[in-house]
Amino acid sequence: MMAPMTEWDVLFEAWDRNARVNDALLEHLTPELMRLDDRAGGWTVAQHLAEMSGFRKDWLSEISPSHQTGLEFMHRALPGGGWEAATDDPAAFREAFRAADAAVAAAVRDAIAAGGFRGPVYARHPAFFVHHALVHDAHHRGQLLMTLRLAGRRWEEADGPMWAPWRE
Ligand code: NI
Repeated sequence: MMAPMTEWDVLFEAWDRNARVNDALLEHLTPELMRLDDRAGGWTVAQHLAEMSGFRKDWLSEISPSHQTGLEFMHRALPGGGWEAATDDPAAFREAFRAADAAVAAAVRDAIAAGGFRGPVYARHPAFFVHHALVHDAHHRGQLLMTLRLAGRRWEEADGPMWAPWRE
């Protein structure tokens, strides 16, 4: 039976489902898998996850700075240029995503109540920040799963329930 939901309930539940997908993925990654790259000069699995996490803090810094306070970047600059993931510990990433996802939801809820974010980004509606983050996460999840495959590691649907949350 369909429960009554507002459009905001639907939006934030979709965001929560995405968090469950990321969490399920991280639950099945190991430090060894996190360090794999595509052997073609591309990012490691951990770098893709650091980029996904950093996306939240970066955009919050721009559109709703008070909500990025306390969030940690999961990457760091290298002395000779370039950057690396700050850790290969999946549990640390799970914690970072929990905090950042909550901050995004709070920022969007506040912006909806306040009539928008500051500045020109997502000026049409604060909900588009959630849509952007959903698409961006999926873009990088696809790449990091391909990275595992290119490094000779199989990844089956059963290794992480990546789709089940979307079918509820
Ligand atoms: Ni990106």
